[in-house]
Amino acid sequence: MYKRILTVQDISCLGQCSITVALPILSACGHEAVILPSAVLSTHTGCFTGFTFRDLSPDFDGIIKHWTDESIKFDAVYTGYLGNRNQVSDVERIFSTLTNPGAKLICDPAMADHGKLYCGFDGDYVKSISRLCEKSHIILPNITEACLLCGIPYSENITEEYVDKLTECLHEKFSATVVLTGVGFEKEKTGVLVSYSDGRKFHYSHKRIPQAFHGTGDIYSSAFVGAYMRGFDENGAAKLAADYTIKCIENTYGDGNHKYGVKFETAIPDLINVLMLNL
Ligand code: PXL
Repeated sequence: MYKRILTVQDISCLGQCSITVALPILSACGHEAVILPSAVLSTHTGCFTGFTFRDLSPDFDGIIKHWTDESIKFDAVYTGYLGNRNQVSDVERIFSTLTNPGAKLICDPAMADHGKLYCGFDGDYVKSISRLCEKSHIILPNITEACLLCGIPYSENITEEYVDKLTECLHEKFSATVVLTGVGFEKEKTGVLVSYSDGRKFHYSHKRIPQAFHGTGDIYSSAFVGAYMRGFDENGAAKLAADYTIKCIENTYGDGNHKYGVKFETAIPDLINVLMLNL
């Protein structure tokens, strides 16, 4: 039950996203969380200007060599925002050499939202992340990322036909189970669709809070990975992560002083309660 999970994503020193949310959430789920920081930024790139950025790739070889010398093995490798496209090869190397039998590769292709790539990423980055998705067991794109991975134009009009087209394309390209976020077919609703390569689907619809916050995708993916690695199946982990993310947004919505992320810390007791009740 106690798993060692490596997460590869950036340290946004301030911003409540990437490693600063993945670490506490994975720990709250009862796992050993190991980090490989892809880059260090003063803040995330979402609603700040003037942020610093240091790519940590030059440290990767030494870190990987040390872990290899120490015979360290991971039960899962969970990736998010990478410092550059070449880090995909490092993740592939880590997954093929430093994992236990049955380990999972889980990729959040954290590179875009609301129809646009995050600042600093380009088409070549999308191609590399697509290669990582080919190797992954589970991928967690939002609608924008699914469109980029498929080469399908982004639309805000989310219909069942549009989502079917996206998931069909993702399954043609990747063998992974797809956990697609931001899927709602009714006004005031959003949700998550778990789509399996054998055609099974599970849609969890929930209320939509009418404000977009940064970092909620990272919170969602971290809670999904935490629950999944605790033995929840994909549908159960997708629902638990959605409920937790909504609670984090609810605990923040209306606080005009807190705009760059969500107060995910305040809902950690709820996350632990749900985990305890279901295990
Ligand atoms: O939440 C995704 C994310 C992670 N890391 C950095 C980001 C973003 C989104 O903007 O800028 C640095």
